[in-house]
Order: sequence, then structure tokens, then C-alpha cells
Amino acid sequence: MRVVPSICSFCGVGCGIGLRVEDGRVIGVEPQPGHPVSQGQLCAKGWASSFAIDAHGRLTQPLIKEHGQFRPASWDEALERVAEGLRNAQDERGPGGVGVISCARASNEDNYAAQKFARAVLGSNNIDHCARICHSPSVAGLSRTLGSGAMSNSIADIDQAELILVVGADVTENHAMIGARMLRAQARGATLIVIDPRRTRLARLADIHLQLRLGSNIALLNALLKIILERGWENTAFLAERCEDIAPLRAHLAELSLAQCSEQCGIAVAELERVAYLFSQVKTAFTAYGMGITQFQSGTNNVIALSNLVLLCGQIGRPGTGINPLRGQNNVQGACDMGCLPNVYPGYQAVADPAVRARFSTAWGRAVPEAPGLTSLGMMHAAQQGELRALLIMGEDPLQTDPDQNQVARAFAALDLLVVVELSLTATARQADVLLPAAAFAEKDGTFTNCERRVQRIRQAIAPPGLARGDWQILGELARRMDYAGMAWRDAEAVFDEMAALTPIFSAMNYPALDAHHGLQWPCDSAHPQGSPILHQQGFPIGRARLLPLSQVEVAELPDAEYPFAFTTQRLHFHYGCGSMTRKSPLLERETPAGLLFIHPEDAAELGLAQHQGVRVRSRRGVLETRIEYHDDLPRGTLSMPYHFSEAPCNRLTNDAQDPISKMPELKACAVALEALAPGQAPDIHMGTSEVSHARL
Ligand SMILES: Nc1nc2c(c(=O)[nH]1)N[C@H]1C(S)=C(S)[C@@H](COP(=O)(O)OP(=O)(O)OC[C@H]3O[C@@H](n4cnc5c(=O)[nH]c(N)nc54)[C@H](O)[C@@H]3O)O[C@H]1N2
Ligand SMILES: Nc1nc2c(c(=O)[nH]1)N[C@H]1C(S)=C(S)[C@@H](COP(=O)(O)OP(=O)(O)OC[C@H]3O[C@@H](n4cnc5c(=O)[nH]c(N)nc54)[C@H](O)[C@@H]3O)O[C@H]1N2
Ligand code: SF4
Ligand SMILES: [Mo]
Repeated sequence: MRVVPSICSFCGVGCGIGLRVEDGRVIGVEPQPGHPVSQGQLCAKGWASSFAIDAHGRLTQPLIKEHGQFRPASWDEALERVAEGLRNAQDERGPGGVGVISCARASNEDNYAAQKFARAVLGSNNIDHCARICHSPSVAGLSRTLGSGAMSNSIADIDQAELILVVGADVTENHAMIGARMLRAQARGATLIVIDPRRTRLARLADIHLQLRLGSNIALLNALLKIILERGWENTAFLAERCEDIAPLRAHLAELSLAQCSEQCGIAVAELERVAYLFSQVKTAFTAYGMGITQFQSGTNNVIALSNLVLLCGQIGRPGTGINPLRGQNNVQGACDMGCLPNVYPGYQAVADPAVRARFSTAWGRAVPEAPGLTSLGMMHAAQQGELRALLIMGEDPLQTDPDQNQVARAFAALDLLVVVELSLTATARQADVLLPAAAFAEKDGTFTNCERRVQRIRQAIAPPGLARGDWQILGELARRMDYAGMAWRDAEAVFDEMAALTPIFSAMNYPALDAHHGLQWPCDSAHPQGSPILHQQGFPIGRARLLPLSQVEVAELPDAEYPFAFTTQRLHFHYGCGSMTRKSPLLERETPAGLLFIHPEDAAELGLAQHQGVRVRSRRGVLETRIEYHDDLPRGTLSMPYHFSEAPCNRLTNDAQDPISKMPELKACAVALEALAPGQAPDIHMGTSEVSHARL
């Protein structure tokens, strides 16, 4: 048995794992001793990595759909079919007629290739990925206030914080190793404050839990800001030295009524005062946040409101502090860094900047597009309008994970060509015209970037199953067939070196340097050859930071007589994303609750619903049937569902009302109606699927 060092391919914590390899198979994993992030530990998902990528259940050859059925094809035939379909779409609609959705689970090298393919080969900035529905408001909000949208500090800073503030993140479940670190910090004396409408495990253990009303973040944060300014608790030295004039914010807050903010968020003034005092008076406060801030139509403003709080108290730019968006996917930080976004090249170099375009155009030997591209949801809308004709999806499952499933199905149905590059047959993969088998993380070399900007090496431990190949290799071969020779890299290192040479924040990074450390944190350039664990210590990328006045924005769809329940969506510790990887593990599957709609026991009692009884749930967009499970961590009147289960797809119900700035859909709040099935009646998991299952057959 050999042990090959690698990085966990689930969440953005980026734990170090060792892949135990025997007879060409990964038979298990072990924690990497001495790893700076995971410190010799893993969570249940990390331990289950070998099930997730096992050859059993993987796609092993290219498939072409004919008469509604897949048939095996050679790589030659499949790629020729894709090249022809992409060319036809371009001929018909120009470069705007094609799009690429890349994969935050794949490597930096794969993602660099995806955006280069879109821009240099297809001539389109239609490139995006799941960050759109995850932390795009962080990228948009923090670039406005600070100039950089990534975690300002490192995970290890938790150890130095006197206070830890967690807003809208279920950390023990979703970033388990960070959650554990927060609890250890609390045990040694740090104050832990959680702001979340649900009583999460961390909230139960916290010193203070503010159980705010769903979607009332700005009202709550404004109340804290107002109290701090009125009491003179702000950090005047920091504001004078590091921030732009806060007079507009002060004037705006003076107009607001504290009583009204308190009523809007449902938290008593005395509680708000206590939190305002603690956060502003401790020397070091580490602020972390997640989807409870971003997944709203007010997502960008929610991020800015939190940034206002951190800046007002000067809790940034020092060890143990910072504003820290807990990036979700193992490589979502990397997919953003690599420029898989419609408006930026690698390293957040703006598409709008002619000098940037000129540099990439020269390096790539191709004219590059000037027009900004469409977001992922923008591509879905354009497909429904007949403007986008061909879409290449590299390892995402939008049919299950994007809002408003029926709308996604209609978009797929309208396309001339849907290409999916996947490990296994997901709901989205079933809809493909051409389905290409991808290599998983243990089957390729490359790098992942975790949530604290740490670029770490992954290494090929085994061969891919059957004919599967790495994403950048597939895209390189496709580029060659579309008459572009600039993607025929020798190996993953060559892709990385090309990227680093074009991207200032990575200019001093290379594989040997990454190998010599446990990775390096960007920016890593001649001024910071060892990387940058803490950002903004001397200045902000935009010079002085900005505090911006904001008002509470209500969610798009509030409960009413017809749809009386507030509905939100969440994650479970033992499952991940669309479930296509974690649901292969019998150990993780065993942990799945029998019920998938969580309801407060008193709400259930009022409706006469027994534990695990079948129910029909309906929103303005769709309907499904599932079973209920009592959860008193929810507030009364609010129902919640996880999104990991294709047999109970909560995204048939969710709303795609969008944040005007980042285009984030409101995945955390809509309104639903609930109807009991007869006692003993099993839910019909096909209820409401007709549009989806017939989309492309
Ligand atoms: N086990 C597991 N881990 C994962 C994932 C997974 O699928 N499974 N996915 C990964 C990914 S892609 C991501 S992005 C991260 C996400 O990790 P988190 O950000 O923790 O994600 P969620 O559980 O969706 O939402 C976080 C919290 O927001 C709260 N919330 C809802 N509405 C509000 C509100 O109005 N205000 C506030 N303050 N809070 C609110 C919810 O109750 C929930 O506890 O997890 C990553 N880790
Ligand atoms: N209702 C609701 N919906 C949500 C959310 C929510 O909180 N509520 N959260 C949203 C968030 S934050 C996110 S990030 C999205 C995630 O949504 P998705 O990105 O669609 O989901 P995942 O399950 O993470 O991954 C998709 C696929 O990537 C494939 N994959 C893994 N590695 C590779 C690789 O190396 N190459 C290729 N080609 N494929 C690979 C896996 O097989 C998997 O099927 O879901 C969003 N949807
Ligand atoms: S915390 Fe995240 S990175 Fe670490 S083992 Fe668990 S899923 Fe993997
Ligand atoms: Mo995410």
C-alpha cells in the first residue's frame, strides 16, 4: 500500500489527506499529520472520499444521446460532435450563442483551461460557475468596501481571537474543521456569538445566539452600527487612518429608529447592545459568514452591512480579526481566482480593462472578447429566449442545485447542444446530448485553493476509470479540433506556470514552492514570496476602505394567505452538494434522516402531522412530496429543506429573484404551502417531475 498526499475534495476548508492506494484503487484515506489546516483530523465526508470517487458508478466512456438514449462513442466521435455543435451555435448566434459553466470541484488548472477555452476558442466571456449562487455577493460587496473579496485572515487566526462572530454559517456541519477550531477557541476563553434564524449546533453551544428573523440581516447589523456610534464605541483611530469619511453612514444611521430595527430583526435592544459592546470593545474579533448572508436578493448589501460593522470597530488587518467569507467548495476560491467569472480574467484582472485584454490576447495568440459575458443564471435565461444555443457544463448539477428547477429544465430543453463533463450520471448529466467522462481529483495532478487563499497540490494516485480524462485535457483536445493549438499543455504544471506568468497575485508561485510548504496563500509575488496569511495589514487594495449606508431590504416573497410558511434551504453534515459523491457512501447514507422537510414540532402539531408523515409542498414555481421531520431548531412558521436529495429537490420550490448587483438568487427565502398526505401514504417522489424528466427526451 502507498499513501499519496492530497487535499480533500469536498469543502473549502482544504484538509490534508493521504490517499491509501492498493492495486490501482484508493482503498481509504487518512488525515495528513501536521497539516496546518486540519491538524491531523478529518470530518466524516473526508473519511468517505474513497467511496465518492470509486470506479463503481463512474462514467467510463463518452456517451452520445440518440433518440432519447445514450450510446457509447469514441472520444474522436464525441469531441467532433461537440466541436460541430459549438461551431453551429456560433454561426447562428455569434460568440454570445455559446457558454461554459466550469466546476468549483475541479482543479485550478481545469478552471484556467475552462475560461481560456471560453475566451480564446469560443471568443465569449460567457463563463461562470457555482460561485454565482454561493459567494458572488462577497466578491461584489467586499471589492466595493475593501478591494478584495476573499477571506482577509487565515483559519489559524481563530486561535488568536478574543471573540468569534459567526453570521449565517452552520460551521460545525459545513466547515467542520473550522467549527471544531471555533469550539476549541471558546473552550480556552473566546466569546462565541452566532447570528442565525436556526438554532444550529454552534448556536446551541455559543455564548450568545441572536435568532433573527429570516432575511433581516441588514436591520440587525444597522442596529449594531447605530448603537456603537451613539455610544462612541467605534474605533476612531482606525477610521481616521484607514477609512473614507463615515459621515454619510453616520447621517443615515441617525435617521433610523433603533426600536424599528429591533422589531424588524426580532432581537431585543438589550441583546443588540450586549453584542455591540462586546464586538467593539474586544481587542480581536474574528468574523466569519456564509450563505445566511449571501443567498438573498440583498446579498451584496448584506455583505457590505457586515463589512461596515467590522470596519467601524477596526476588527481587520491584524492577527485574530478579519472578515472571512467561508468559501464553500474545495476549489471555489480557485475557480474565481482563475477567472471563471464573466467579468474578470485570472487574478481578478478586469475584462473591461483594455490593457488586461491586450496582455491575454498577446499571450494566447487570439483576439479576446470585449463584451462582458452572461452569468450562469443569465445563460439559463438566454437559452430560454433562444439566444444561447450551446452550453458546456463541466461538473455542476444545475438541474438540482440552481433555483427554480422547472426553469432550468426549460432552458435545457431550448438548447441545440448540451455537453456535460461529469464523474457520474447526475440529473443534469442525464439531460446531456454529449456526456464526457471526467477524471476525479485522485486521478490527476493539480492544485486546489481553500477558503483562506491557500493553493495546495493534489497528486495523481491512480489512473482514471475506463476512458475518463482530466478536464483540462478534454478542453485542450476540443480546442485543437476547433483550430486552436494554444491549449496543448504537457502537464498540469505547465498549465499552472502559464497562469502564474499572467497573474500578478500568483507570480511567485510554482509547484516546487507549493510542495516545499503546505501550499502558499495569495498574493504570492516578489514582495510576498512566502505568501500572505493576512490581508490589509497596511492598506486596502482600494486605498481607504469604504463604509456605505444601507437600508433593510425584505425578501422577495413573504408568506401570505395562499403560501403561509416561510421556506429556507440548508445543508446537512453528512451530505454534500447535489449528493452525487456523498450518496455513494453507505456510511454517510446511513446518517440520512427519513424526513427531508424540517418543521417545528408545534407547527406540525397544529397541522396534525405525525413524525415522518408524507406531505406535499407547493410554491409559486413547483410542487414536490416528501416526509417531515420535527426540528425545534427552526423558528415557528419557517420550514427548511436540505438540497442534497434528487428525490426531494427543494430547488423545485426556490425563487430565482436576484440580487441586482451580483445576480445571486434568493435561495434562502421564499413562501410555500404545506398539505398533509393521508397517514401512511408514501410520498410520490415523481410528483411534479414531468417538466424535468421530459426536458430533452
Ligand atoms: N456537509 C456539507 N458541507 C458543505 C457543503 C455541503 O453541501 N454539505 N457545501 C459547501 C458549500 S458549496 C458551501 S457554499 C458552504 C456553505 O456553508 P453555510 O454558509 O454554512 O451554508 P448553509 O447551511 O446553506 O447556510 C448557513 C446558515 O445560514 C442560516 N440563515 C438562513 N437565513 C439567514 C438569515 O437571514 N440571516 C442569517 N444570519 N442566517 C441565515 C441558515 O440557518 C444556516 O444555518 O458549505 C460547504 N460545506
Ligand atoms: N436550495 C439551495 N440550492 C443551493 C444552495 C443552497 O444553499 N440552497 N447552495 C448553492 C451553492 S452555495 C453551491 S456551491 C451549489 C453547488 O452546486 P453544484 O456545483 O451543482 O454541486 P456539487 O455537488 O458540489 O458538484 C457538482 C458535480 O461536480 C462533479 N465533480 C467533482 N469533481 C469534478 C471534476 O474534477 N471534474 C468534473 N468535470 N466534475 C467534477 C461531481 O461529480 C458533482 O456531480 O449549489 C447551490 N444550490
Ligand atoms: S472539513 Fe471539509 S475539507 Fe475537511 S475533511 Fe471535512 S469536507 Fe473535507
Ligand atoms: Mo457554495
